[in-house]
Amino acid sequence: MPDERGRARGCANNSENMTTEHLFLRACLRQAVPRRPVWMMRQAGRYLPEYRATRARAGGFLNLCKTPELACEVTLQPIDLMGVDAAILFSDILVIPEAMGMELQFLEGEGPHFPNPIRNAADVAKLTDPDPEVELRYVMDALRLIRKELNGRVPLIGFTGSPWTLATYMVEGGGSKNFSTIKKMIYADPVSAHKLLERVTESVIAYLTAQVAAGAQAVQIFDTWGGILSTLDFRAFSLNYIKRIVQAVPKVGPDGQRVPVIVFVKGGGQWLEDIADTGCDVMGLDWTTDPTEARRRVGDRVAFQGNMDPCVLYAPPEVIAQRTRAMLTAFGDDPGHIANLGHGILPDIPVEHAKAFIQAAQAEIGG
Ligand code: 1CP
Repeated sequence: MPDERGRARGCANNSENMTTEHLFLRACLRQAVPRRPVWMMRQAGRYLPEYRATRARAGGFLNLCKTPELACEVTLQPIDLMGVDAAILFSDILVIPEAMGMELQFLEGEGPHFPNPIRNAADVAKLTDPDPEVELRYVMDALRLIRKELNGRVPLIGFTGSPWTLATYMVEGGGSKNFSTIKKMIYADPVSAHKLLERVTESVIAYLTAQVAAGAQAVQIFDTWGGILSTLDFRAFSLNYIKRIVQAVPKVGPDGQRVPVIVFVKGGGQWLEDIADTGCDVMGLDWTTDPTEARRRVGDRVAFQGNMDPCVLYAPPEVIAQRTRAMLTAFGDDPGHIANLGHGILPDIPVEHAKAFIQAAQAEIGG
């Protein structure tokens, strides 16, 4: 049965003659799979009581990120507890600005905070260029340890924020409702804004290159805030830098396997062709983008990842299963779909509901 479905899904179109057994990596490269892989953005997190217990032991979120043994422990929790088909490094996008010299605080219940945000060219000039094996050594150690502990069970995804998304936090000083401070910078002082994005891009390229060397088998670029820009500004201030990263990241890992690059632009549905043009292997879609329409627009040059509204997980488990099956059907039967949510799982989702999503995605029968 699995073989039949594998054949039914057609064959690879960009495998570059390299094959892997992992469902997730195969789907990223649009190779035939016996069933679709599934994982959840933010799958290691507060909805899991086991995560909350480990974080309490660590004495805070940043300590958890900076202690490789504990970061490894929480990375593995959703593999063991939920049975997802990929692991994602436990860390945060904001460790990059911290490694570039900015003080970073995570205030309990309030999210990230930079007490001294970037506001002008002089602030940009003060940023440093981190060596990932020095300032971000704890991330590389975590990746090496996770690979060892996973022992080939599922592949390991590394990640970064996009330069634009990182810059929003660096300039706003934290989360934001209307992003007026970073928008003021791009319109009133575009030279400094581009200088900042250049510097972050260089750090991100070094960071992802080191992640691949340390064992990340795929990498995801989160552009959580690209969708707040106009088309013109998205291209100039976000897409352009994402493209440079996609082009620069090593395409093959130390084990000789292809390392797929996933680009997720939240709210990016109107720019699907532009995003596919970055040369990424996989595009993450949020729930506002129709899968059939997405495939019609970009053809078969990329795989898709997504895209159920994370709020569907508030519904009863039987509704979650129904909606998951409807999503799989909407993505169709050709290879190149990784089931996921359209954004991160929310902290107050019951564990049983998250399991209903994973199980429905893995129990798929028929196209
Ligand atoms: O209290 C806690 O335990 C902290 C909550 C938390 C967690 C679990 C934060 C703070 N970050 C994380 C982990 C995290 N962050 C992962 C882990 C891997 C996984 O399981 O998926 C990843 C991939 C991220 C990435 C991240 N951090 C993004 C991009 C993806 C997205 O969800 O949009 C963003 C924007 C952040 C910033 C951030 N870190 C934490 C919070 C609460 C936020 C959002 C702040 C805001 O509202 O703007």
